[in-house]
Amino acid sequence: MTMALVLYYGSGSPYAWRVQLALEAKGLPCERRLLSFSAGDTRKPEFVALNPRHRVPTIVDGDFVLYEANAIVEYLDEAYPSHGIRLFPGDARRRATVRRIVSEVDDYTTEATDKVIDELLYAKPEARDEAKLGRARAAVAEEFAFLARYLEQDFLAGPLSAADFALYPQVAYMDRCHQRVPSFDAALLLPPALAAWKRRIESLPYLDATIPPHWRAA
Ligand SMILES: N[C@@H](CCC(=O)N[C@@H](CS)C(=O)NCC(=O)O)C(=O)O
Repeated sequence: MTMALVLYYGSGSPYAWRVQLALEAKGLPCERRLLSFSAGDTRKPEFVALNPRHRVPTIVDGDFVLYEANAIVEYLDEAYPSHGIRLFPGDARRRATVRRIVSEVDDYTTEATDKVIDELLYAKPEARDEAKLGRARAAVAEEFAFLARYLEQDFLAGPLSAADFALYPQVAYMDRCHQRVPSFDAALLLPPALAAWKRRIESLPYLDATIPPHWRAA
């Protein structure tokens, strides 16, 4: 039954990455279809027919199509409660805390990391504004320090949850910036507690399988 799941994803999409992590943590068999942004795959009629907003991630589960990463992660947890871990574990308050942290990552962390990514990965090197980059970098450091305060236990909301899977791609993106622009020292952005959390996430047996394919080659 679960083999009917199909995931459309794009290499390096932090939103798709959340869903990949969720699928792995739940041990759900899934057919993965990699779309190429540069080839315009998300705008092709057959994909727009599934997701009129032409974005990844999008899943198909039998005759049900769903897009928007957070909705997908919640759906997988509710539709397949006995598979793998609960992505929203615990009681109503714990689950609310998971959702709160996911919202924080969407609204605050992503705003900060996007500015660094824009300067380092998308602006032409000759057009790079070092002062702007410095401010963006400081905002990410401040945000990571803020989130590190949540780490009283191993993971952001206590046990491993959807909150960790929302944040990890943003943290990994800073490493990608370092890979592309070695002078950008991503490791220095992480307070010790968040660095230890990152190592815990990276030691999950399935993490490696979710790393964006084009990041390996570069
Ligand atoms: N709010 C969406 C964001 C998804 C998103 O922005 N996806 C981008 C890649 S990171 C995309 O598919 N862009 C292709 C396009 O817009 O055609 C979600 O949470 O799923």
